Amino acid sequence: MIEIVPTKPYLDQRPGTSGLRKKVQVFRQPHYAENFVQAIFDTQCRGGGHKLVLGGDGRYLNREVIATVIRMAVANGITGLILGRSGLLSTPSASHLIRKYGVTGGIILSASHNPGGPDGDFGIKFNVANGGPAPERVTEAIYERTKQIDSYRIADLPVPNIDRLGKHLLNGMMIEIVDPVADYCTLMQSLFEFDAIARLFRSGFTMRFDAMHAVTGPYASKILEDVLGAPPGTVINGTPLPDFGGHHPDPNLVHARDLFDLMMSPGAPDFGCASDGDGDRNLIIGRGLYVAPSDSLAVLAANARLVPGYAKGLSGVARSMPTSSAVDKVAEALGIGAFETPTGWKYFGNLLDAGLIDLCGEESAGTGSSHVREKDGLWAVLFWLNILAKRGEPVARILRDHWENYGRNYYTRHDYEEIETERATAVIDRLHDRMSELKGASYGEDEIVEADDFAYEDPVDGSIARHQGIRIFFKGGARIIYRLSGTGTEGATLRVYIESYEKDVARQDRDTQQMLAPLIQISRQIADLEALTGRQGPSVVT
Ligand code: VG1
Ligand code: CO
Repeated sequence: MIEIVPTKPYLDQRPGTSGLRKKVQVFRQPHYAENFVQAIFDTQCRGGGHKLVLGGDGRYLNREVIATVIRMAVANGITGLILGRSGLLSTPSASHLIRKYGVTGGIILSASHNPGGPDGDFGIKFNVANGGPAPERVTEAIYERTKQIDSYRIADLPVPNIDRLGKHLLNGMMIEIVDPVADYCTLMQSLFEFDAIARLFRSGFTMRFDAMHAVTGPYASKILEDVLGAPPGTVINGTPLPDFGGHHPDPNLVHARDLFDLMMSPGAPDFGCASDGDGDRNLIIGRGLYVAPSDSLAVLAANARLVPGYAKGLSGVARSMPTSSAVDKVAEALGIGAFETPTGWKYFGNLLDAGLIDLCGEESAGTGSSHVREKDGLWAVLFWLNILAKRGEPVARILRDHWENYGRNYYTRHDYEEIETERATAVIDRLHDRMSELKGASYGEDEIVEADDFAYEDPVDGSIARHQGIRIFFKGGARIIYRLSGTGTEGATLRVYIESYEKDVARQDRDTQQMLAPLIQISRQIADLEALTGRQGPSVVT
């Protein structure tokens, strides 16, 4: 019944910013997924008695790999598996289930905001017992194992019907198929004032939630429409599809353009939001005004006391390094700690576990808190709704008030996608070489005061992450950051993050790209972007 299948290592199974992410065709190679899953079992589930959470974002290959993992789990002596019905679990709800049931960890099948379908991407991610993404020492151990693997174990068993709730005992492993939404909904009810939000909807407040045919659809429909009473049709594109309807499930101004256009139109609803492939990102747009993710984090921090789950006050906040420093200003005003971590959610885990922070976020539309150990798209939307219900003001008023109090951090990210790897590394190398000459250099009115290669020492376990991005600091608080993406599946993606600070209220309502134009120019000049990338400009601007 248990087969031991001989295999050969693949040498490209090192997890990136968020798990192992590759083209579907790569995952289609013989034993490719099996090797990686066996490496997880070999390194993370040694000894007996391990239970795991399993689920994915529903993309192409999800069902096949779910079945494979179930059969491999049986063969590897896993004693319990908690599986989302139909193989679906949003990333934050998987994180919650791991914590709630106190299991060893979870296997999440997702390539998040990357496109799906037969020509799209697939991914496998391992989360540890605190519910969070595996830290670097764990992903490195899994990777090392994939380089040595020569066989994997799989049970020759029929897999139970995963579309029905229930428990099945499979050769000593109890598999429980759970409603993916139920526990998550209860958690949200424990954090937010649902009565106040329901009253808001009853008063005629209108909203549009674009689930982008990704995993959040069932969560948003249940919580917003069924429980909170938002009118049917509030959630659009609510059915998860294996190819996300042919779209890129990335809730940004490019891929959620229809929502943005709606929100800027005369008939816009009060509130517009969207989430990504695996439900951990959020896009927030008020009627006529877009809320940059970095600003959203700052607004949540500043208003946290209005929300029951955070009413006792925040212990501290954290943001990834390229995220604008808007939240730092709130932390300063509140007199609480502010931490700056490398890109990727795994770096927040220790800070959350140690109680040093309870709110954190990234410029890439990820916001989260101590309620789970992942970023959480729908949670962020509910947090905003709770604030809107308590303040009784529109999003635009709240954001402009925020800028008036704390100043505005103009912020943009320019991505050069799918460029040749050599060209991308040449940009970073060039900046490295020029680092000392850049310090003190002036470009028009802008003077560089500092430049470095960001390294992070974890304040809890002392681990060090180096080469996390080149930072260029200007007089007056402006910054330019360059780093290479760790989630792409083709060539390399160079990300350039540009930020400036504006205290003067009269200058806070300008167009972001216009305000940042001089710095954007400098960012191209000092890194020789045109010559080195071979591109005249970025492929995506958010
Ligand atoms: C990107 C974002 C990062 C985010 C990561 C995973 O990584 O920049 O902030 O944590 O995606 O998000 P990179 O290395 O491509 O810049 V998700 O929603 O894909 O789990
Ligand atoms: Co995601």
